[in-house]
Amino acid sequence: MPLELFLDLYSQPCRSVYIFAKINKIPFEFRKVDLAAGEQYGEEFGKISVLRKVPVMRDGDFILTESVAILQYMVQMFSTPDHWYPADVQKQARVNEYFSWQHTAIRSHASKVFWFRCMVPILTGAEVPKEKMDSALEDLSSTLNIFEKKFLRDQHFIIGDRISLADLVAITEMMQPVGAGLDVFKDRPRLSAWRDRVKQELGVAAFHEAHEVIMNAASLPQTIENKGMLEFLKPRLQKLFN
Ligand SMILES: N[C@@H](CCC(=O)N[C@@H](CS)C(=O)NCC(=O)O)C(=O)O
Repeated sequence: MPLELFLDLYSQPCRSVYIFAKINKIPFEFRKVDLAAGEQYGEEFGKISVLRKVPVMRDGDFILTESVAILQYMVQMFSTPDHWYPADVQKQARVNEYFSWQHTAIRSHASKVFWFRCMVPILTGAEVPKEKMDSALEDLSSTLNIFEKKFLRDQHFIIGDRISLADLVAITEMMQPVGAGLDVFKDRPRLSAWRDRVKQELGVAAFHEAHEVIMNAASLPQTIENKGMLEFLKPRLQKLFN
């Protein structure tokens, strides 16, 4: 039985896991968990994960949550090329350093901008107040500055000359606001050049296939409404404004 990956490609960490498995030719079965239909809250998915979030991996009886843990599991279980998560202690520590930083930095700020631009206006019937939007954009911009200055510097990839899991996780997070129509790479030549290198390394076709759904994110609110999930999701948005 191959790995089972429970995913929805609207989700950034799901795309990391999906792209990694695909390009490393790791056999897996794609188990779609439709977030827009609230399947993560259903009884079936509850048996898989009490966290009720994707991605989740199942390997026989072994169930694993958290994208970073899943990526590291695949690296070890399938002996993927060293550059993804180098055995070299210091290079591996650089990947870990990025993982630890990004959750409350790029991930947090890029997701917020995605929700503010794409979801909130349609789900609440009102634009996000200008000062809140400006503040979210400023946070994202500062975080991207830090990414360029501290993590990328003048290197080809985050840990040096070769692509690693850190680049994969970073690019999928940065593509979230792009899906909501904000080109975060605009006027950032160093970041754009890095994105192009990452795309080349992942394979342009694989990159686009994984991002097709998010690049059509404008239709997401309508999809949620069609699936009758609008009322269900509204209270959750409140959290974003606090
Ligand atoms: N730290 C987790 C984050 C997982 C996560 O937040 N997944 C989101 C999608 S990006 C989710 O499943 N959300 C469903 C919900 O909150 O209802 C990871 O990296 O895997």
